[in-house]
Amino acid sequence: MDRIRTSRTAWAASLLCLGLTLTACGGAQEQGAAPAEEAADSAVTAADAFSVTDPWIKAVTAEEGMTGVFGVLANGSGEEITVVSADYDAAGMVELHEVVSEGTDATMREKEGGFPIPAGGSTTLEPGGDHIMLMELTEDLQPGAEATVTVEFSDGSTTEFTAAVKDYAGANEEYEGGHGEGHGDGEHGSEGEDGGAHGDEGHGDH
Ligand SMILES: [Cu+2]
Repeated sequence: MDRIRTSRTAWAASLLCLGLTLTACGGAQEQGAAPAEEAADSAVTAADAFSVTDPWIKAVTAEEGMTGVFGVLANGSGEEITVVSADYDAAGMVELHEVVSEGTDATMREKEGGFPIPAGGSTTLEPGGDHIMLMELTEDLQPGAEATVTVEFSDGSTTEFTAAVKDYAGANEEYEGGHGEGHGDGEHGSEGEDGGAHGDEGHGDH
């Protein structure tokens, strides 16, 4: 009895596996924000397997016209996925670029075949390397703002992510969003001396 039950369970398990993709059977963990229940029923799309870490855009004005989107693109599936195009609402044109060095000159151009992301791995978009190029901008991208970028994969699936706009010349961790706050700190030391007088002066105005 025990033996029969065991083999029957194994048989049922293998049947179950047939209905799933190889990736799912291999136990690979999905890193993206895919709805987990759906993944078992239909084939996992590239968009489901995709995730991005620390996406950011170099701040520029609409007058400057073009800028790059950077970040670490990851693939949580067991098969290579490829970003073939991207889109941004306030850009007339968006391309996938690579930077090519010829002698001392570094020029950028459209990357043929897009950005492949290896199975279970990642590819990095960074200044001086691969990047999503936003061109013909119709709006400023100011430091502290956020922008939603859409990417499309070779299987036709799409997903979007929100990138933080940063002043690149100001280097990595520069957040200018809170400018103007906290400037009064230097005067704290004198508060104790005339604090009592201040309280009475201001009341009538409110
Ligand atoms: Cu470019």
